[in-house]
Formats: sequence, C-alpha cells, structure tokens
Amino acid sequence: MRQSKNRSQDPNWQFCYDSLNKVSRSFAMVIMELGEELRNPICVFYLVLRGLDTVEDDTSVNAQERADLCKNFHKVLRHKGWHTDRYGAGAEKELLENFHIVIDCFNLVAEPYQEVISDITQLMGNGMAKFIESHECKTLAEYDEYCHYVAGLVGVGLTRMFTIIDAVDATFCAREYLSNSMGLFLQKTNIIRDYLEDIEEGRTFWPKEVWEAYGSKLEDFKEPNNIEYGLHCLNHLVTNALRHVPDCLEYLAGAKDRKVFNFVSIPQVMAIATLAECYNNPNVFRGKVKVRRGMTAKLVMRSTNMKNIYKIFYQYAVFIRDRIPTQDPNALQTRQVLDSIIAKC
Ligand code: PS7
Ligand code: MN
Ligand code: MN
Ligand code: MN
Ligand code: MN
Ligand code: MN
Repeated sequence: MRQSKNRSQDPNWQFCYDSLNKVSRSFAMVIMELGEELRNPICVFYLVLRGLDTVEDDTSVNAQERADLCKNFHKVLRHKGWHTDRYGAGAEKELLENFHIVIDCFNLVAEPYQEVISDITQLMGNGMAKFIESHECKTLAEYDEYCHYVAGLVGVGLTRMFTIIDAVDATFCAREYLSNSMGLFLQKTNIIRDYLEDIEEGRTFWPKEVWEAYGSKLEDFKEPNNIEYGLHCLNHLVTNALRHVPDCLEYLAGAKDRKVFNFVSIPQVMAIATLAECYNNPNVFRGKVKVRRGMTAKLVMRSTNMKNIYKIFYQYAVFIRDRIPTQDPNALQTRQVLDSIIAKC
C-alpha cells in the first residue's frame, strides 16, 4: 500500500470519499470541512457505522443473521479482505461489496482512532442486535436506550476523537451524558421526521408508551380522520426531543476548535430547524418534511460561533412557542421546555 497522505491520489481513499458522498445526505459536507488530522479517521468512522447500519436496516435478511453480523461487525475490521453482497441497495450495497477497502483505510488511521472506531462499533452492534430481536421501542426508557446505541455512542466516540487533538473541553470525555444528548437530539429528530418513510419500510421507532395514549395503532395517524390525535402524539415527541437542547448548547459552548465547532454545530442547528418545521405539522404524516434549501444555506453559514447559535435556537424556540395549540395535551410541558431553552440563550 502506498502512503495515505495524498488522499486524491490514493485510490482507496478516493473510494472512501466517493462512497461518503453517495451514502450520506448530510454528513459528507461537514466531514470535508474538518482539518487534516480528523478528516480521514472520521470518514472511516462514518463508513464503518454506515455499513453496520445497512446490516441493521435490511429487513429482507432474516433477523438472526442480521443480529449475528451486527454483534460481530467490530471483528470484521480486523479481517483483511472482508466484504459482503447480501445487504442493502444502491450506494450502501456498493459500500459493503467494497468493504475491504474501508478496512484497508481503517488500518491506515492512527491507533487511538482505530481503538475508538472499534469500541463504538462493538457497543453499537450489540445494542442494535438487542433491538433486532425485540423489534420495537415500548417504553420511553427503551426509546432513549435505542437512540443511545445508534447515535449517543457516535457522540461518545467523536468526543474521544476530538479530545485527542484537544478540540473540546477536556471534561466532556468523563461527562458522557453531554455527548449522548448530542446524538439523541439528532436521532430523535430523524425518527420524528421519518415517521412515514419508516412505516412504509415496516419499522417503527416511535415509542409505544407515547403513541398508545393517542391511538390504537401507530399507522392510524396517517388517516385524515385521526390527524388531531396524530398531531398530539407528534407534539409530545417533539417536546421530548427538545429536552436534550440544554445539554447540546452546553456541549457546543465547550467546542473550542473552529473546524470542530462547525462540524458539531451544523447538524444540531439543522435538527432544531427540522423539529420546528415538524411541530404540529400534519405533513409529517403525509410525506417528508424538509427545511428549505435557502434556509439550510443560511443556517450553515451562520453556525460558526456561539453567539449565532444562541440566536438561532432562541428564534426557533420562540417560533415553536408561538404555535402551541391551546388544546394540546402537552402545551404546558412544551412551553416549559422552550422557556428553559430561551433562558439559556
Ligand atoms: C461518525 C459522523 C458531535 C458529539 C451512519 C453525528 C443511521 C442521526 O437512517 O443518515 O438515513 O434516516 O440522516 C456519523 C454528537 C451512524 C449522530 C444514526 C455516523 C453527534 C449509524 C448521528 C453516523 C453524533 C446509525 C445519521 C446519528 O442520520 O439517518 C459520524 C456529537 C452513522 C452524531 C445512524 C444516525 C445518523 C444519526 P437515516 P441519517
Ligand atoms: Mn439518511
Ligand atoms: Mn438503522
Ligand atoms: Mn438507517
Ligand atoms: Mn466475494
Ligand atoms: Mn431515519
């Protein structure tokens, strides 16, 4: 293998960055903005977890086989030449068909990064396997547990990497709940927004403990007759996700490196914009709610310092607060969590 320094001339890294651009809607851009030291390790981290997630997601393969591969996925990283053509579709299938290239690149990143990637892959794979077997989030505690495995752990791993180059507050490694909240806020926003897409693919992440208070089947919220109950449930889950915001603001305030700050702040800002768009919005049950392209560009440009971040969160909190329906069963809780966010801005 030739040296890895010049990414554009090394066909293996070329494959990784091409693959990253194809599989991730949101992360390719922010990863490219990272500095030289973190860019390759975080690119590999992303592709390894995207590979693992493709195994978790492919319900056309039987549950036992998927769960076994999830549990063993960290071992694949030590298995030169490993690849599979059994999972996923499109760019994600192509990623797993060429996974031996990702493994070669994994072996080129510095040892401390390899250790983070391997540890987090093992913990995430075991967590995913647990939920493949049980198949749904019953309680709110299980919802938080699932989100910890698939996103909170990503935050924990990224924080360990940021600490290697001294880019975030040194206490963050010991205060894992802050990194966990960063991931849970992104993951819960994704789960709320993807209601319809996930149902159509035969999966459900909305926790039963919440939706059963508003309907007898989660799918029923799609029916125009049930829209009022659907919105109550949606608003309940938005309120639950907003509880992570104070931790996220504390984390962002402790990200000192300029490039790392942009990397961690842009997804958080996109999440609050997406949640604000979803709150009390019947279109969540009809299609994919998106932040407008022009707004996304504006938010990305502004996400460069804490003063702007506070301003953006303040504006979205007020925007949601002004739209709380008086008859919403969680109106009071929603107002309280928004007021606690506003107080931090
Ligand atoms: C290593 C950057 C910054 C402290 C693939 C970034 C899928 C929301 O499934 O693709 O298409 O609907 O839109 C990312 C914390 C994880 C959490 C989780 C690895 C932030 C495998 C992101 C991303 C921690 C499980 C992608 C969690 O959403 O979803 C790296 C700090 C992967 C982060 C998955 C979700 C990410 C997600 P889908 P998306
Ligand atoms: Mn996606
Ligand atoms: Mn998944
Ligand atoms: Mn997925
Ligand atoms: Mn083969
Ligand atoms: Mn999703």
